[in-house]
Amino acid sequence: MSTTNISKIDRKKELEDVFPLIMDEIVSHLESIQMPREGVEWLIQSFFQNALGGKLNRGLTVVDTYEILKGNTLCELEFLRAAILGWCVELLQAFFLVEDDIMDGSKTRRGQTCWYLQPHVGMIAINDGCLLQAVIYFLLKKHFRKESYYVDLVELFSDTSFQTMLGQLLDLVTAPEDNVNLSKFSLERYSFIVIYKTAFYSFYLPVALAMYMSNVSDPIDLKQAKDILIPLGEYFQVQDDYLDCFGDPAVTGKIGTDIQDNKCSWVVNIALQKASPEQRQILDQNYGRKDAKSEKRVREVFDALNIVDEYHRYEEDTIKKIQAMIECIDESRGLKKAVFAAFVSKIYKRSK
Ligand code: DMA
Ligand code: MG
Ligand code: MG
Ligand code: MG
Repeated sequence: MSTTNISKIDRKKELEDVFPLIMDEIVSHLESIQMPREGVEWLIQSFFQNALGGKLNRGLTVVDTYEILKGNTLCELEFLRAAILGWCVELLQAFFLVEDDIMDGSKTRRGQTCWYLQPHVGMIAINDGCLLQAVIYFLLKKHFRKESYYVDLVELFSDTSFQTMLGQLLDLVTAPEDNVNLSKFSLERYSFIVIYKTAFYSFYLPVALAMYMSNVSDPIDLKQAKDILIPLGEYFQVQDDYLDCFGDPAVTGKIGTDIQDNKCSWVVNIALQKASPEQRQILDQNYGRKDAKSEKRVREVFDALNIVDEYHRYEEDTIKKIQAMIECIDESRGLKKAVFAAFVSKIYKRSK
């Protein structure tokens, strides 16, 4: 194992070690308001299942970006503060995933049964998701209230949540369960959906948080970061769509649902571009149907159209374009190429 890998693992472990501290703060608060023990135990269980077990890419990006922008190794306190913001992003992600799995009718997440499908949970999961989000603002207030950039952080979380929910809205209304109409799909529609549902919260948010913290947050710098992070986020969701269809659930930790859910995914959009009239008819008749046989017929068309090769080509082209954009960054303003290079290295050719 290379040295970089060891330090990456350490960083993840260090970030994970902050989680119990955050839980202690939440529990102390609940005790201070005399929340009955049953409620406290429920919240602890929900938070441990829903906020842990992921790759922590978003949380780690806050810490990594903060360190790169500061230009030196973080002291313990600096690390802790960046880690708390990192966990805020992870909590936002946990919130979206709990709700997303209900709406997508998914079965597994991070290798476990989805929270809403656990027999004792059911639709209480809707409120559990909201609680994951509520704690973000509790933590921001507790730790950042006195900072000059406090309002920026709060605004960033609330704006980003709004954007994500708009993306989820369009994702869902483009994929009605009872009315499959593939003519509604297009790469333009796709682009809007994924920029809103994924790119803002997964890519712009963690970097922008670290930028505010390190005071490299002039609107010009934020825009420069956004101009790279949004295409990078789009690429990440293309990977997610590819893995939904062609990934290994044992590795991704989730069983794909996009074909049966009638999703406007990258995979089906590319298939629609390449399909012959006969193949198009098979897709029209089988996509978005809730049965394994129809899904199999759709997959046969995807295979015949070599979508996997198409994906590898897309991946190479896109990464080249993004790298060219990174090269153009003017570092004299405070933003650093390494911020983006670090992010690219976390996701390039990912299988989970
Ligand atoms: C991801 O959409 C977007 C959000 C806001 C969770 P998705 O349904 O493709 O995600 P996943 O594949 O993880 O269910
Ligand atoms: Mg989903
Ligand atoms: Mg979804
Ligand atoms: Mg997906």
